[in-house]
Amino acid sequence: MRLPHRTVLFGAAGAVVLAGGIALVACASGGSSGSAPKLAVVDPYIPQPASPDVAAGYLVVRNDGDSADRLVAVSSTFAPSAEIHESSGNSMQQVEGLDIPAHGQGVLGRGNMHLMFMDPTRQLKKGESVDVTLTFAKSAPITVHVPVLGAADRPGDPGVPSGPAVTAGSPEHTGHGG
Ligand SMILES: [Cu+2]
Repeated sequence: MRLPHRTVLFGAAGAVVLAGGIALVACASGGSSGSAPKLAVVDPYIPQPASPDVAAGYLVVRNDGDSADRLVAVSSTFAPSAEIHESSGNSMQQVEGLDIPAHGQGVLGRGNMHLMFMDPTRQLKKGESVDVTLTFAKSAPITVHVPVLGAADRPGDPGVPSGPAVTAGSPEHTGHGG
């Protein structure tokens, strides 16, 4: 009787490492160059949705920097996908991004461009807040706590809280002023 016999062959040649010849140019790491966008998200809010199928979101992205940026993607903790939409008349369509000019701002507001959260996993209620992450062409992503307001409310309305501006890279927990 013969036992099965397995033979393992090891390749004799090791990997050949080529050293040199390839130069990777790293990004300059000299810190802020003065030409970078400086973004802050102002007054984000979501009106309590009337429909379980979608939720709209509004905010302003302010840019105090010397170069433009662009909002290119949105995600949230309560919906599997989100889009940037532009309203025109009674319809709306998806757009690829929102320009944020240098020393200017990009506005997502009622009747205008807005965020649209598709197929929320639950229906949001006035008084809660949800995390929304904004992704930009140049700047690091910014996550904001977005309050859900009454269906017709806007930040700054009487009795409606106006959230603090959230700046890229700054801690979000600034305390509540009472
Ligand atoms: Cu929409």
